[in-house]
Amino acid sequence: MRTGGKPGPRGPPPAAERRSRGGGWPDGRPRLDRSESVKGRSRAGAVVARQAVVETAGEIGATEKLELLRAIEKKILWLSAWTIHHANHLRPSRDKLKVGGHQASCASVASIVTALFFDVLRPGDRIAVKPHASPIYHAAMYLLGLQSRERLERFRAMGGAQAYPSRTKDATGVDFSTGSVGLGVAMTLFASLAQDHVRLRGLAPADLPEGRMVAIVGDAELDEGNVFEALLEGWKYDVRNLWWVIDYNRQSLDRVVPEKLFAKIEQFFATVGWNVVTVKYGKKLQAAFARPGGEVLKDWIDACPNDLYAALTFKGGAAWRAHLESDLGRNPAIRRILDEHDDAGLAALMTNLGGHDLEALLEAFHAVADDRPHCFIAYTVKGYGLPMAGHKDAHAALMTPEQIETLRAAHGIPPGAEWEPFAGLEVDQGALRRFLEAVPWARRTERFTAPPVPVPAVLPMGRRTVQTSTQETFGRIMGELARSDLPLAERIVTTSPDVTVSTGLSAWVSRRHVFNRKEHEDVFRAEQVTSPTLWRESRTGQHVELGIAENNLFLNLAALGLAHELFGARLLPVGTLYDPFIARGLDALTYACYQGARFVLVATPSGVSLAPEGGAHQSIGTPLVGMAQPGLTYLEPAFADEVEVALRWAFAHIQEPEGGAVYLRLSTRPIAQPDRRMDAALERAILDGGYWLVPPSEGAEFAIAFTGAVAPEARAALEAVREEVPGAGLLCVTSPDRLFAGWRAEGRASWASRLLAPLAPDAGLVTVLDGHPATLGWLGSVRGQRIEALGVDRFGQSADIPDLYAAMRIDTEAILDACARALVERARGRA
Ligand SMILES: Cc1ncc(C[n+]2csc(CCOP(=O)(O)OP(=O)(O)O)c2C)c(N)n1
Ligand SMILES: [Mg+2]
Repeated sequence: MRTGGKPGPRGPPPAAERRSRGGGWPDGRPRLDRSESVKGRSRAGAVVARQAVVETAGEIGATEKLELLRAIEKKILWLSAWTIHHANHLRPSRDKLKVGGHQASCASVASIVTALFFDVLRPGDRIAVKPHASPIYHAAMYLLGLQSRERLERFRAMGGAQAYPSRTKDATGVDFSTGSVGLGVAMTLFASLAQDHVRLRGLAPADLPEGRMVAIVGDAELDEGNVFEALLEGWKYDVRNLWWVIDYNRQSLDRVVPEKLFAKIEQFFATVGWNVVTVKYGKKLQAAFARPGGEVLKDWIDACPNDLYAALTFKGGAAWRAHLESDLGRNPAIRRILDEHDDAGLAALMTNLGGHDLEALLEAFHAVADDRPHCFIAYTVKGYGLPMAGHKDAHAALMTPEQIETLRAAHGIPPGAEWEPFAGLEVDQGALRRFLEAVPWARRTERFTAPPVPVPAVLPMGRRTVQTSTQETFGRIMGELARSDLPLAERIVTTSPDVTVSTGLSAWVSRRHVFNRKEHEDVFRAEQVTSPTLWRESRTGQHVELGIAENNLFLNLAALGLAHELFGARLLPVGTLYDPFIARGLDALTYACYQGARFVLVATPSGVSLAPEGGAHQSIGTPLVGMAQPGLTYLEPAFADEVEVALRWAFAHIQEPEGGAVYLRLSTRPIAQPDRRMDAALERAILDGGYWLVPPSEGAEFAIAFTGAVAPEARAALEAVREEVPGAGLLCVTSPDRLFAGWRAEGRASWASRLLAPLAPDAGLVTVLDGHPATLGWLGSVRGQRIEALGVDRFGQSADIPDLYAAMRIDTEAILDACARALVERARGRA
């Protein structure tokens, strides 16, 4: 049996227990030795005295810290620009593609990254960084000794630092991957809920500090609806310990965004209970406003449209002067400001926004005294400190070699020292080095491992019936687990977007209760209103109920499914939804798998078999999604005992170091159950992807292969066929995904090839499922046998199963027609 599922996102297995990244410098660490030269300034006097303060007091003074942080801010800005420049201009190109990278988006957050990573974050905190800030994030890691120069040199190349921070592909301790905008932001909210869950249930390691889940957010990310879906859910759960720092540069990819929009967004945050902190102006502008008559300048900037502000920023000091002169030139206060500043000074003053002022940012961050969710709106300039600053096309703009040369000189970096971490910094290297080595967040436990929870030899299944559906069986197993005292049951957390009852979780929820920070009895039960589902909410509840938002389901599964690494507590998340609505949250599902999250997804009902529910609820392509999604193994059991085997395997597989998430596609259609006992061989075959329900005779000229709920039609067709072709076989494909992956990996030696071996080399095969025919169509290639692939490739409608199966050509008659065609073709081939 293949033990692995399908290749997940992860490469080698995770390293040792409690891999702490703090303190040690990995290979290729930045050279931070004292002998390195400091350009441009003597280190005598003040610096020496400052060092003494640091060493004797053990704590660094505020002014000194600010100076070191400013040096770091300058350095990571340079390194991000240089990393991108190097990748685009200095690394040989083999394919002539532009490598890319976002110098302007990085520059926008230089101060925010500096403040958070080097001062504010604490060991329990976790952070998602907006995707296109990847180079500056990597630069920060490099200064902290957590990223190598080699990987920076290979930015966006094989084995190098990733284009967008990746939890699985970067070796630098990314907490949450980002890339598809909006998802990383919302992920922090669900991570915060997951943290609450493990803490309130007493599952977190005692010494683990409670952390804040932080996101550095691009302002255009808030156009993504999933962010607001998450905000609403967070409000319902009274989410805590959550910080979103919005890089409010008022520019997206294409354009400068209208100012009216953000007023609404601000209101929305406040409406859902967030503390909104606006960091609009830096200290220089604040001082200018405080001067007599300074409020005129403030009013002018406040009223300046975003696009004009951006254009003037790009044009520089002379343009600011011309506009201010024409609008306010006769005002004596403004006159004084204009006269006191040269063009460069005026430009610096006019763009002194809060998001580029470390003091203003640190003040805002350190002022937070409670665990309420906080949204910081940090005003910034896209490309700040770089030549494209403010230009509406800054997003993908790359500095020219001449521009980078000018920047290098301005930063005091000698030619050849571009990667040197301290080159050009006017601070004492020893002090900076000690400061970096003491950065609290870098000394955290980056990834925890939690021991796997034992999976019993067989899951309790309760009463068996001759006729049942796979969904009903799933619900019954979950109900029996809820009743048990198995350690496995303790770690299961279910979650569903308002389809808990209709996907079979009633019995589970009635016994294990709904998770909520606030205890709440089931009022209907208290009022003696009968219902099969007891809906009691409690801090130890094991079901997380969500509103109807499939994005939230998948992000919640992503967070719960990483709890062992993020919070040191092993959870076994089981999410349920209707199969067609996988499509609604598909990007978030991909996102969860890309991060290596571990969960069981139970999608039910599926296909046209939910018949009267109609075409809007009938899934067609989801089996192909299941097969095509890395990090997710798709199984579609037909019978009850297969559900038990698949679910039991899933609970083990999501805990294996090389495992992944599992998707069970289930049905509400009750069908007759085979009378059999499960044994090891059958179990192995089910998990490898299929078994002969009716074995073919040696050299048989024909077989039918089916998946899932169409078992009765396939069986009836086979019985009819066997009257003429007595040796024909019936193959039950329990996992097209595992069977296919095995064939791809092992070819002739694969389980698929061995299954089909008894058939004649030119045998005819008919495949059928309630899903897209391509799911099984590949079976004909395994041994070069003829194939007729049946399945659903059109939208359905409300009807009963006989009518729908007939319309979709997956009923017994259609299977028999296909059998006849296959046999005729075979005869023709022989003639
Ligand atoms: C879902 C999704 N759609 C589109 C993109 C392409 N994209 C990348 S960044 C970006 C604009 C981001 O603007 P903003 O969030 O304001 O970031 P800034 O660069 O201004 O910091 C777009 C459209 C994407 N990464 N993800
Ligand atoms: Mg922006």
